Amino acid sequence: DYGPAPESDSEARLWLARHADGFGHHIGGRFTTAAAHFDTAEPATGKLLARIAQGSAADVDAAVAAARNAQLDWQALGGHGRARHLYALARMVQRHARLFAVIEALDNGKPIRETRDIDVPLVARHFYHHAGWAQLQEREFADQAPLGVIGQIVPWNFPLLMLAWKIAPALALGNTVVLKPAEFTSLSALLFAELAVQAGLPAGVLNVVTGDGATGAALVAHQDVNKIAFTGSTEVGRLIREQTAGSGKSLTLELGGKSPFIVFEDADIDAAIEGVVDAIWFNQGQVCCAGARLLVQEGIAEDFITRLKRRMQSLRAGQPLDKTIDIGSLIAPSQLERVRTLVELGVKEGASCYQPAIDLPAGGCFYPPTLLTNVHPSSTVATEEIFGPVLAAMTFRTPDEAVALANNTRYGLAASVWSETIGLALGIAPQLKAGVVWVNSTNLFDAGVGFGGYRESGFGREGGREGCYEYLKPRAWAERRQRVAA
Ligand code: TXE
Repeated sequence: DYGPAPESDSEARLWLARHADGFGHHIGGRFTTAAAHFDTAEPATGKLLARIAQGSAADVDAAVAAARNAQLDWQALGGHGRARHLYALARMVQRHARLFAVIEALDNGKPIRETRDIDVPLVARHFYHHAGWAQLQEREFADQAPLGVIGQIVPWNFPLLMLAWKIAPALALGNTVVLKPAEFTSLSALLFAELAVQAGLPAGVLNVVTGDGATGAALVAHQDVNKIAFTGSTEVGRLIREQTAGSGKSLTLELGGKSPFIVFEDADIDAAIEGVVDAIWFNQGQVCCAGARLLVQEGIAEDFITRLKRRMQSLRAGQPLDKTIDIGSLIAPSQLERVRTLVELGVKEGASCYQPAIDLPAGGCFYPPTLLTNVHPSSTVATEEIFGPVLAAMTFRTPDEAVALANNTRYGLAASVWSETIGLALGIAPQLKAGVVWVNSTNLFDAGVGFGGYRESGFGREGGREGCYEYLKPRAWAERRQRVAA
């Protein structure tokens, strides 16, 4: 089924051809006819992929109205009724797994191996998990009610997975949604919305309005939205927090990171090297929780770096549909430029730069896996989120120094600790200011475990019971009862 030849894109191309005149927004269960479009390209080739609707304030308004119109009926369905729909969405994703995987790889530039084996299965898992919460809602959240209409804004690095993280809990607990995908990667959300209707999701429960930051801003500003859930840059997150202050809207933000990857002398070195590969070269490093700072204990640093460089030489870059590649394309020329500029700055600031001599396809936004050593902890490449395949390596002597270095960041999304002494690893973990700490592992996600940040990485959790509370509010009668009791 998944042989050595490139993955077939014929089904994806047929779907794109059906929308060759340009996609509409998906509002009230159907595609609208859009007034304005912009082009979206395959980042790996630069070729035109589709024409995407540019959402106006009027489009946002229509989508919010559709979501509002559908909300009470959706809530009245009850947990069990909604669970049936979430199970249906999970099965729909599995049934069309290949189509989703190919569309996502073409639109984002990431390897099909990742969309096929990671993104799409995690999406299905997220819907199954939240179907379970829906089923238990009346018992587990008896004193809570849905918030209403939720505006959700997602980035381009995991377009479909972020859609699932956002909409699964919102819908499960009785809210309806207006989703704004990132302008670079609207396709999987549009495909999802189209197939969701075929899977029986009532019209208006999920609405997708495409467009750029201005479309997102219109959603944030809309008076009839009860909550904004945002994943993206810290800059835009800050802006949205300012704009929603005093508006009565709930807000959760999942923002950037500069996560540490800490390797102690007694670590299983081979496993830690594979861990680094996953931490910083998965999705070309365009991962909010990427292990972008390698902290190695001094005694093993030289050996570790030598072995890491050797491993880097065997990474393969290529076209996203090639099933044998490790490294795909960055999302866009602007991101390629940003990564290039930051690496050059790192070298100017005194770092040594290693890039293996591997072949990169021409014409796309390809950037080689990169290792920076001799990095000063206060330099730009050690503190700024690069959001690319660039690892900044530093050394430490003692566990205390490792903790201090790890926490020397404005962010606090994730951390990874490698040691064969379990007492050491478990002693370090709680001292790290991060929303998730992985021990002898990295990039492990589970729909049942809340994911989110500290400090400038944002607030709120996605997944598990704590993620459910982000889409609920205490019911009025519960508040009255508490007042009487007081
Ligand atoms: O993010 P933006 P960009 C970081 C990463 C990256 C940088 C820039 O460092 O290099 O951000 O990426 C919408 N009101 N991350 O510019 O702009 C936008 O249309 C409302 C980390 O792509 O934050 C898109 O849908 N919405 C990150 C979404 O916000 C607005 C993932 C994210 O885009 C808006 C992505 C506005 N004023 C980037 N302006 C992570 N934490 O995973 C833009 N948007």
